[in-house]
Amino acid sequence: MTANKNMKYSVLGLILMCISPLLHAEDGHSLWLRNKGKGSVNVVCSKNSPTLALAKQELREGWSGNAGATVNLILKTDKALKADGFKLKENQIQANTESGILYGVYELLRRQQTGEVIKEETINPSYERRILNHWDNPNGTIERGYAGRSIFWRPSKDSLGVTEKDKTLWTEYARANASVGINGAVLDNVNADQKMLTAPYLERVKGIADILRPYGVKTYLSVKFSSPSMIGGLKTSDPLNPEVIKWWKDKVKEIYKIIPDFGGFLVKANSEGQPGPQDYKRTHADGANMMADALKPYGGIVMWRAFVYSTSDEDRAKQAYGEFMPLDGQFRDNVIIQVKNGPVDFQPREPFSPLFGAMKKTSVMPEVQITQEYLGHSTHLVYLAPMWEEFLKSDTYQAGVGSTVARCTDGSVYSQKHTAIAGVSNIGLDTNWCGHDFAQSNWYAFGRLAWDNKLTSEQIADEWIKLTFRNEGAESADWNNNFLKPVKEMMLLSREAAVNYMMPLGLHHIMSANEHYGPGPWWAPARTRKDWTPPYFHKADLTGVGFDRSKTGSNAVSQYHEPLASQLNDINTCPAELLLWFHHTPWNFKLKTGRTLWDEMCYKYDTGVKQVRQFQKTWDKIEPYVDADRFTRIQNKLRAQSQNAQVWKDACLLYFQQFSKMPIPYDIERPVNNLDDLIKNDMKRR
Ligand code: GCV
Repeated sequence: MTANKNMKYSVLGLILMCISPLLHAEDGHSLWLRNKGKGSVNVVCSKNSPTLALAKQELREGWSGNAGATVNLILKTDKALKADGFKLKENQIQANTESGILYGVYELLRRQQTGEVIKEETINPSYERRILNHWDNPNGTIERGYAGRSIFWRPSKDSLGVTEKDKTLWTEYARANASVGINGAVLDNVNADQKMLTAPYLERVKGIADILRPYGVKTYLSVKFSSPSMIGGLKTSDPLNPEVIKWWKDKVKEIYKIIPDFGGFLVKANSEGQPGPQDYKRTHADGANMMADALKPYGGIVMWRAFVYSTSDEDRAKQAYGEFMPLDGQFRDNVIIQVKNGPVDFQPREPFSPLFGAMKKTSVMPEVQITQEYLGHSTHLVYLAPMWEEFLKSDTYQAGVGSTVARCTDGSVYSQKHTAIAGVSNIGLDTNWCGHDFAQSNWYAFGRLAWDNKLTSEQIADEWIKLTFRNEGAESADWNNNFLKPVKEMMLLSREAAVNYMMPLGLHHIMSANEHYGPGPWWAPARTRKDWTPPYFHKADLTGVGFDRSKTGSNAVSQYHEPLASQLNDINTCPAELLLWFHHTPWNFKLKTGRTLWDEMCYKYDTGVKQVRQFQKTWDKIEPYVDADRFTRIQNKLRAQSQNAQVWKDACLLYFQQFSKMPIPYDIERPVNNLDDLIKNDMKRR
């Protein structure tokens, strides 16, 4: 039942309210693919194959155009089309490849269902490879997973055999991916287990690959660099050792024998305790190239991660650039350096990593995080597309004005043999796949942005809401005004709201340790590495707060290209949203809003809390338009998010107030929690 009994409904709303119990319960499992077609269609295609059969089936089941229309599916070589691209017309889809036909079908159906125009268009994907990274462990747990256990792996006591249930789930998974253009999946955690390369596990990988293949989704594996010595019986895993080289060649051959379209390897090396080439005094290039050579004959690639930071005193945000820039130009053309969007670690807001655009002679791919490790897990409603849009549109200036991250990675600015983008998956065994019904929008948005990195987060939200919530027969003006509009507004505001109540003004990494959920700006045990503790990042003291990365500080600004470097370096021109990322700022520093830093911080936290309270009102008001199951699930999550936002605000303001020694502006709601209690509760959880 609604929380607000006094709310006023429009007449239409009231009618809908009466019929809302008739809206059938939805468990969220069908994702954005819940719509059935409304008419018959005649599909003409001169060829047949498993992929084309799926394309035809999707058209027949989802067709919402003119009843009885004929649609031609034409496979024909056309130089204007990339591998997965297609030419779209109302009654025709033409492509070079079968997967292109399938993507064309999904595009056509989506446009029919959302009411978008279908005109003659040539549509190519921005990136050649659009890949989900699953941080799934072979025992079925998921690192940073908040939606149940792995859809691919089970506890070790269970058999690795593929069941009918597995096949059904993987088919649904593959279909969802294909429908938004995702064409690759790394099946296991980057903190890789050597077991994954043993025969029984590879057999299961084959089982998965066989199901994903018709949907155009390739399988990839994260591999442990020390596999030759851990499972191969060798004394070393030195990448220049001939036996090691042979071991990888043989292993790759074994994989391709059973999975002929295998995509390649993802490697986390010499990072957070993982083994790597530096253990043998070799470089990242030595390690990546050795694997790339083994994969080359089969068309496989190596995605080598740049998420590295050592125990040195160097600013953690500078280290990846420091390690990888000297290697620019030394990598094989089937190696892609996979770089997280920001220089630290998927924080609610970071500047883009300075490696984007800077590595001019090496292929570079972005890695974003769909799972909400630092953004409220599967409890908070945070639509991430605005964050990714901000990132992709950031101008690196590396090849002149307009060399955005998107253009520097999709082949527009630099010629790259391969282009790719990765998203760390938020998918698990939960019925609704992602834990939070709105977290499905992030899976959807990743796919759509990987397909077209120029899309706006607003357009993606619009599509997703229509596909996920609109029911047949919904009167459009009423539904648009009373559901689509407010829900879209809520989604578009949600990322900034999370920044406001968690880490505004460039604050970062001030969350509670390990689980990365609640606030923990105080956490700094003596024996923990400093660059894992919040005080290392916020550096609050009596003079101010923030990390000095200006020229007089760590000089991280120098890793950016001009004019950005100078803009960030100057406290007066650095954008307010990144101020404390780049500057240790006095508490009484005046911002462009006319407020002191301290007051601005208070208002930001308070605004964040108010925004979530507003989301609750928005959601309660749309009750007549959504089935009771989804309504209640989301209502409950929003309640928890509101409570959490209040805790974030109270914890951070009361903690930082110990340094600012200034009052919380009196027109702001007072804290309702005590700092000591919050700290005690936080410590109890460890
Ligand atoms: C998979 C952060 C996360 C780790 C993750 C790591 C990475 O440190 O907290 O869970 O490990 O990033 O991206 O490799």
